[in-house]
Amino acid sequence: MEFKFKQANSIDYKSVTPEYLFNERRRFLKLGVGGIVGVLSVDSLLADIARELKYKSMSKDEMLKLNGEVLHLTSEELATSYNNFYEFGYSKSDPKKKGDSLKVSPWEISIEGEIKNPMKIELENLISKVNLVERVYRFRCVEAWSMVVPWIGFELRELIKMVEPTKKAKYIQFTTLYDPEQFPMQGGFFGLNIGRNASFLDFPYKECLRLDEAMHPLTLLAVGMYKKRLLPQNGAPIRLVVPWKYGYKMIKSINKIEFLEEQPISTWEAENPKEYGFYGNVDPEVSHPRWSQSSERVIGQRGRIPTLYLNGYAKDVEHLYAGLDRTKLY
Ligand SMILES: Nc1nc2c(c(=O)[nH]1)N[C@H]1C(S)=C(S)[C@@H](COP(=O)(O)O)O[C@H]1N2
Ligand SMILES: [Mo]
Repeated sequence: MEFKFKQANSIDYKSVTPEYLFNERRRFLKLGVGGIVGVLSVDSLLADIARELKYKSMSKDEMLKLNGEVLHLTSEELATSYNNFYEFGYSKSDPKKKGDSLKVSPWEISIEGEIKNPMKIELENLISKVNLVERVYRFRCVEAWSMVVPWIGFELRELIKMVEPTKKAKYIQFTTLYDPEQFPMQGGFFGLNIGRNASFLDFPYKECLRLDEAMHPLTLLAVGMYKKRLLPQNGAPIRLVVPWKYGYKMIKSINKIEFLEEQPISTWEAENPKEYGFYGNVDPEVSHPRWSQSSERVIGQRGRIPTLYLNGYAKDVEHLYAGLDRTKLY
């Protein structure tokens, strides 16, 4: 199914960041200078604008380059047939084979917790309230393979502003739909849910970001890729995309978003805290206990390439982790 954009068919690789963000920031800045003393300094606002301008002005060619390196899009065929989605099975080919059981429409998302405007909202209604953008991002799985994907989605911070977090909100947790009729593995093997003892994941799958990570303009809720709606195997109808983190953070088929005061324990962290942490930041210098993370296999290509700190997005996001121990950010 072709994606219907608000801007009809006009979306192309140039529309990396919507104009309104830039204008909105500029208005905010004027107010600040005009005498309203905000929490943020003018300097930090200016730095934000500079960062946003960079995204805004990227042309198609620039967008496919990261730190001077040209990114080659992974073929749509590979990105939609080599997947991790344990609700459908543990093999890379299961999600595509078994994905038909997922009913993606209608799809209601519950947004709750430490916010002023809790809501249950139908996905199409939510999409009509946000600005869809296309972003080409590197994608790095903790298993040391990677790809490059053109996502369609909206900045998570648009949704965050809509629901108005309270002062208590420090984390934002996402939950995948729980329905064993649609996700066969949620019922366990042969309908026998023997839980974590048999090294099942403890479904429903949950993931979490710190609120400032969630507010970063690179963080998306994706509803499409390759200019089409997401297919079940890629996390239809809506999934998280955080390009500087390992793939396991990018939770699929989300139907609950909760704002929390305390840091919760996510699914993989609960499954094996020695191997998966809360942050899941890509770091070539911090090894997985069972393998090195210093290089990666680009799916569809031969050989390996070096892995980059924060997956190549360090300039944009390393300020979020100033003063924190890198070995604890795995
Ligand atoms: N609900 C859910 N989300 C999930 C997973 C999963 O098993 N269940 N796997 C994660 C992992 S480990 C990866 S690498 C990516 C894979 O995304 P892709 O299949 O679109 O490449 O999804 C992530 N999101
Ligand atoms: Mo992964």
